[in-house]
This record gives sequence, C-alpha cells and structure tokens, in this order.
Amino acid sequence: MLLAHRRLLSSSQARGSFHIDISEEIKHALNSSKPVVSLESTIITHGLPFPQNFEMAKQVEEVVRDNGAIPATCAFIDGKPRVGLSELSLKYLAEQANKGKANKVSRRDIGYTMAKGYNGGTTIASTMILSHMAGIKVFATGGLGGVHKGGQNSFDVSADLTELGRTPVSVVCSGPKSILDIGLTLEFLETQGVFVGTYNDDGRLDVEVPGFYCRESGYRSPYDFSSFEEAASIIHNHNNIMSLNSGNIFCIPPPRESALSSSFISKVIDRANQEAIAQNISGKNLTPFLLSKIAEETNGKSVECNIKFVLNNARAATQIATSLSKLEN
Ligand code: PSU
Ligand code: MN
Repeated sequence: MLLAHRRLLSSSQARGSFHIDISEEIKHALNSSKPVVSLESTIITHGLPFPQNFEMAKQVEEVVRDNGAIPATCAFIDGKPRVGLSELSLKYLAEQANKGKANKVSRRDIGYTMAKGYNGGTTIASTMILSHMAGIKVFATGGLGGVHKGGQNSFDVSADLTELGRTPVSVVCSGPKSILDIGLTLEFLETQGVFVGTYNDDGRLDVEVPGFYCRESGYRSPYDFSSFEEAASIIHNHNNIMSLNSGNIFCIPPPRESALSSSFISKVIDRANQEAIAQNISGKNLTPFLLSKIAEETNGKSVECNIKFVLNNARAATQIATSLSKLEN
C-alpha cells in the first residue's frame, strides 16, 4: 500500500499536471495501513437540501470514526480536487451548493471544474477516481446511479456504471435508486464485469437487490454475502490477488424500521418521472430533479430515509475496510 501510494504520488508529480489535495490525517492513515472509507459529496451538493446536507455529512464522518476508520469525503473546492475535508470546508461546500454555486462533478466534468476553479460535489464515479488516486479502496454512499427508466431510448446511463467497470474501488450502498430501471442496471453492470452482492446475514433465500428506499426491488441479486469479512475477501481476491482493475458493489438492504413500502414509493416515483418528461428534464439534472420531487411528495420522509441508509452503509463500509486492511497486512 505504502509503495503503491508513493509510486502514484511521484508519477503524478512527474507529470506535473495533477495534484490532489489529500488531508494529512488521511495520508498518515494510508501510510500506516489504517482503514480509510471514502464518502461522496454530490449527495451534499445535489442530493439533499440545506441544512440536512451539512448535518448528514458530519454525521456520516462520525459514524466512520466511531467504527474505527478515517473518513475521506471527496469534493472539488475552488477547483481543487480534495480527499478529506475539514468541517469548515464541508460547511462551505454545503452553503455554496445552497446558493447554486457547486457543480455536479462526474468523470467528464473534472477538467472543466478545475479549469474554472469551481466548487463541485463528486458523484460515485468521480469519488471512485479520487479515491483510487489516493489509494482508498472502500467507499460508502446511499444509492448508486444507473440506467434510467426508458434508458434504452434516452441512453441515460449513469457514468457510475462505466467507472465501476474501469476503477478498482468498492462501493457500499443500498442498491441502485428505485427511480432507475434496476433490471437494465444489473445487465449493464454484468457487461462491465462488476460484482454485485447483497448482504444476507439471516440466511434468506432468493435475495433481492435492495431498491434504495425499499428492502426489495423485484430483482434477484446476482450474489449475496453473509459477513463483512466475506465482502473483504471478495475485494482482496478480485483486486489484490487477481489485480482486476474494476470495482465491486456491496448492497446493504435498508434497516426494516426505516425502509419505505415499495407500493407507496413506486407511485411517487412514477409521478416524478412523468413530471420530468413533461418538463423536459434530462442529463445530469434528472437525478437531482427526481430526488427533490420525491422529497416534496413524501414531506421529507424520503430525505430522512436517505440519511439513515447512508449512515447504515457507512457502518458496513467501515467494517469491510477494517477486514480488508487485516487481509492486506
Ligand atoms: N444517491 C443518493 N443521492 C444522490 C446520489 C446518489 O442518495 O444524490 C448521486 C450520486 O452521487 C450518484 C449520482 O453518483 O447521484 C448519479 O447521478 P447520475 O444519474 O446523473 O449519474
Ligand atoms: Mn444521467
């Protein structure tokens, strides 16, 4: 780890063109092989309203720390790619986003955001990129981007999926958001060579991929795993032993007490999707539009849920990262 990290830094310095700002605490953790968990920031800038976004960002970092790892929130601050934000920077980002002054940054938006000196929330795709550059292998978030409903016609396929096919970072989430076509998303991930497994700690048969707000999605999970040690072993074999340069997805079903019923939420989602079509919303604006419509229609219930899942996933990711660092040392 230490060597790979050094090699990476020196090769990027040699190119002289790229400098990612990794916090001292994270550098130190990586150099001493302590577990680190990455966190994204599009959920701060475009996923949740202010001030819940800032509160959630702080809470999720706390959960990672309480469980024994170092949190690494990724973002662009004034055009600089950052891995690990201070509370002040987190607040700045959340406030700038509230004023509409933060870009949603996926792979294609990186160079532009830097050249312009903009602030940016990183999607799953760009958080994977920054994490990999820093040497972080495990990343926690709420819901994955995917193939949107009607994606076979609109070609609206999240760059999260292709990034998972090309970058060796493992994402711990509550499945693809139920605003998406989960069947098409799973097909696309299979083509990209991305492992998808769902946490199954009670020996359930026919384990389904969770649908973000719901425990079930109607789609069978390609695989399941019964412990966080097993998840770590999958990462270790896939990425360390076989050196496969692609990501893995570990789905954690939302806890029963905070999950929403799928009949309730699917009606809300259908209406939000129809509204998006009527208003001609597409591209990078579609996901934030749908999420805010759903928040409106559920009187904030979806936001509450979203936050609970992120915290729950952060706990799982921390345990996976801890087990992985034991396998590596
Ligand atoms: N999950 C959430 N809220 C979000 C997102 C995911 O609960 O805001 C973000 C993630 O950052 C994900 C992005 O990478 O939405 C996907 O956007 P798109 O479909 O435009 O690729
Ligand atoms: Mn899209």
